[in-house]
Amino acid sequence: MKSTGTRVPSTRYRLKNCRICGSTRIKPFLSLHYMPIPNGFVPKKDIKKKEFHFPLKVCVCTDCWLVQLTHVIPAEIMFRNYLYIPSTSTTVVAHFREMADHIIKNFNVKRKDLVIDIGSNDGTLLSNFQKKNIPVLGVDPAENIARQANKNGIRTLCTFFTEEKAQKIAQEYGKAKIITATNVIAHIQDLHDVMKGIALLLQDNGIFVMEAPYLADLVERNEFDTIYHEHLSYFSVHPLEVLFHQHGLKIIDIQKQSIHGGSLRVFVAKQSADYTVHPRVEKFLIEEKAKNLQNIKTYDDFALRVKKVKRDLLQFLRKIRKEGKTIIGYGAAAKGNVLLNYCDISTDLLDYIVDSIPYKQGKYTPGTHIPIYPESKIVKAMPDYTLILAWNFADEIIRKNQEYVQKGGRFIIPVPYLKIV
Ligand code: JHZ
Repeated sequence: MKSTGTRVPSTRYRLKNCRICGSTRIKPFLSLHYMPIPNGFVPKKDIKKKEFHFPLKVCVCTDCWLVQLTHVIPAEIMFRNYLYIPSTSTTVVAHFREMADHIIKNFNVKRKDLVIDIGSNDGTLLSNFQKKNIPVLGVDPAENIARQANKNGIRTLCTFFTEEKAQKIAQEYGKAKIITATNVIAHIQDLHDVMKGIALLLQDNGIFVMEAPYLADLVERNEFDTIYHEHLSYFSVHPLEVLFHQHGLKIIDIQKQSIHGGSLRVFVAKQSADYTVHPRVEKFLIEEKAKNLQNIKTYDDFALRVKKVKRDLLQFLRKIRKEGKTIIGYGAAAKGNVLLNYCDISTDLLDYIVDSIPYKQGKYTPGTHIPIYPESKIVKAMPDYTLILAWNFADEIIRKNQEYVQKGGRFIIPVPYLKIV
């Protein structure tokens, strides 16, 4: 049964200025309506309680071209108890291993150097440095996850990363040769405070490496469901340059990564540091102009395509449901909850969802209240169709469910366009 929800007034939490350049010229282009926070999984005992539904709308600053949410939900509501754990995916584990190896090799990281990870989650990335005897420090505000990381032997401070915290860390642990931040900078409201913290905590020849989903991919591949309350910013290179420049930092290299539907890995140093800027950086900026990322029409067209993705998916699900087919979901991803709420899909269309994360199993999806079971249920129950909600891991999911496929089960992939496998 879907939750009725209590709507938070749209005047609350409203963005007034662009988070990077401070401009008031921010133009909304897509509304995904109201919905609960996408990692707000509901335990059975709370199923009858009303959930808060927050506005979910996205806009673009026509001065620095940062795409961002029009409403900013306080971080305390979203991140103190968090259910996203990267180490459950073999794709993510391999990605972080490669990332750590690349950093160690290219920036000559030694056993005396300190590596700090902002938003370190369960310590999956840092464990790759620690295995090579490089000292590490994680910083993460989620109490449940920071506790787990410490238990696993990854030294982790349970706190939000701020300039003030950075000062304390520098005093207590010393400055860092490497600071990493994967899928977390987009979650932060006060980017200037965090950048000040990074600038003061980095050694003079230190490197800050951040990863975030890439706006160009999001737009081109209709990845609208990665737009949600946690993700306050949707980065392209141009606004990032504007941001780093204000804090005495410079982008020295960029790599495209395929993870999470297409991400940017950005290497940043102090402007005074002796690193040359790779020509790739300029290439990215030129390409972004060519892709019209600095043109409002691009975003209006994207909004139209999002509506089509919704129409096509609902039409197909309703058709096969009418034919008496059983349908389930795979991967109770945060993005899946955006898709389900935006398309208004509940147990009328999906019987249940399977997911590998034990914390999520036994709970219900926020807003749409679909029950979540362990992955093993799929081959036991053999549903006719399985909608892959964690489409960023479609290859990994299909690979590990060959028995289901061989017995006739079919997968549905919702973006960029509806695809049946
Ligand atoms: P996954 C997260 O979004 C949250 P989400 C965060 N806000 C962010 O920035 C982005 O990532 C990038 C399950 N699964 O990782 C596990 C299986 O069941 O795409 C997860 O619940 N079997 C930090 O939540 C979900 O799918 C599998 O084999 O959208 C994937 O969620 C695999 C591979 C995954 O993140």
